[in-house]
Amino acid sequence: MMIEQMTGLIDKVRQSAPIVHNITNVVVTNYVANGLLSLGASPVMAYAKEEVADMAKIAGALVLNIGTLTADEVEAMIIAGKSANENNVPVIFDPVGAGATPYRTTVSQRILEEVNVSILRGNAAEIANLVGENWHIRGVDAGVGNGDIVELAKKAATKLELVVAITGKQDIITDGKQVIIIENGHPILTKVTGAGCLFTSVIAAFAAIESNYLLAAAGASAFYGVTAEKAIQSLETPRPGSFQIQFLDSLSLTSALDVKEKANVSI
Ligand code: ATP
Ligand code: TZP
Ligand code: MG
Ligand code: MG
Repeated sequence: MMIEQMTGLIDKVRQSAPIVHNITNVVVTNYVANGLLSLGASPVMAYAKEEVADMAKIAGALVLNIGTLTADEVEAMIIAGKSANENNVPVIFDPVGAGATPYRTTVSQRILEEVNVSILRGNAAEIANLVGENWHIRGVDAGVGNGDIVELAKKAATKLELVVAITGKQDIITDGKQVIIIENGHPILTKVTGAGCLFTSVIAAFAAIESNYLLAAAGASAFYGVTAEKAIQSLETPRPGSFQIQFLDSLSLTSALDVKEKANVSI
């Protein structure tokens, strides 16, 4: 039942084309906007502290992504996050590079304290560094850790009282009690900058139409992973550049039925 609900969510996203307000990084902005458009959502990027409260309140979901953070942008994120909270708009947070520098860690902690975040999405190192676990991080890419990722995700979800999605070879999604593991996707996703950031914004599109955030994040993960597999199948020789473009196309082509047939979900 839960798997059927998850795999069907993409139809709801396409029917309602939710506005996703992104305060994201300069590396991935265009790719994230195109990815959201392709899958059927309506992206908007707005950063000025004078307008973010108004934009966040008309959105279906708000994404905060600290990939190329500046002090001004952090202030805007807090203002937007508070407005989203007041207007029951879910906030999805991607703590890009948390742990790589003290500033990123401190800012991430501040956002988590001042804003009620619904879903936290990152690689294992980012999430570990936010809950005080020692996990190696290489810039914005996950380093090698030797902890139990399921336990790490549960610990973070319980401590921070939100849904956590740790991505990598497997995506682990949990609210601290229930754990959903999705094993789809392809390693080439790690060779396309913004594949993680776009995934965070895709989760936001799903959270805009599904208020059970565990289900929304798991549905987004299955959809995203199956889409990557479809993109690989349509390329003769998959390379990061051609995959990056094919993946955008595949986001518009992957159906609920594709997800239902190909999702590899353990609950
Ligand atoms: P990193 O910077 O460590 O690459 P990220 O923020 O870019 O992290 P990823 O963990 O790469 O985010 O996740 C982006 C997408 O790629 C997710 O859908 C995830 O499932 C998928 N993915 C990542 N690594 C693999 C892998 N080895 N095999 C299959 N899918 C993967
Ligand atoms: N540097 C700062 S943000 C960024 C880089 C390379 C993009 C990271 O994107 P992702 O989705 O985490 O790979
Ligand atoms: Mg990446
Ligand atoms: Mg990332």
